[in-house]
Amino acid sequence: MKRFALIIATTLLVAVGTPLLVPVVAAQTTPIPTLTLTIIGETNNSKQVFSKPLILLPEIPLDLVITFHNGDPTMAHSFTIADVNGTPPYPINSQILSPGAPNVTLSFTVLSLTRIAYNGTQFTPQPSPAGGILFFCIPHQAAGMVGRIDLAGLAPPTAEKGILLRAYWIGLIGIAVTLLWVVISYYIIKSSSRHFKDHADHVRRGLP
Ligand SMILES: [Cu+2]
Repeated sequence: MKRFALIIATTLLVAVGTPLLVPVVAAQTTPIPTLTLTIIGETNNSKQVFSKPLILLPEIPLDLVITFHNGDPTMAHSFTIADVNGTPPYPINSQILSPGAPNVTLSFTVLSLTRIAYNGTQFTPQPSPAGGILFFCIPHQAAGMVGRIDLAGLAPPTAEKGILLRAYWIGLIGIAVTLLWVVISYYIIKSSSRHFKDHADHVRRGLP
């Protein structure tokens, strides 16, 4: 009986444990893609704005290469991302560019919407009230010169994938429950039988 229980326990462990190990190994191999874009600080209808106030990422993690250009004839602008405290020194900052100043290119990795890797360190960016990561212009943040970085297609996984995954777990649980019932049935049948109650039943009594 001990060996029988051992075999069942081992089978269950292998069946449940093996699929858990496989995706962990597979997920690490893909390289991080890069998104390159140019953002211009400008004045539109006497309002200071970013040319692209919403950066939608196709996926994360993602390497983001942003070239910031001040296209304003008179105003100074910056492209800035604060950490979660919202106070200087700002971890990602083009500095305030005067009109005609050279472009500044900032390259960082969005690990998640709450984690950015930049210059060999990581920080938690200040969130945007509208969702995602806030970026802003230092002189004109109060005037509404803000933008945000968010994830495109935040819709839940496709129905097909969800059903497949659910079926997978239902299958595994079904196998486990079946095995459990085999064990329970074994004891029920064994206890209801008048045979093999004690060792005397096994003693060979000789030929008739
Ligand atoms: Cu500005």
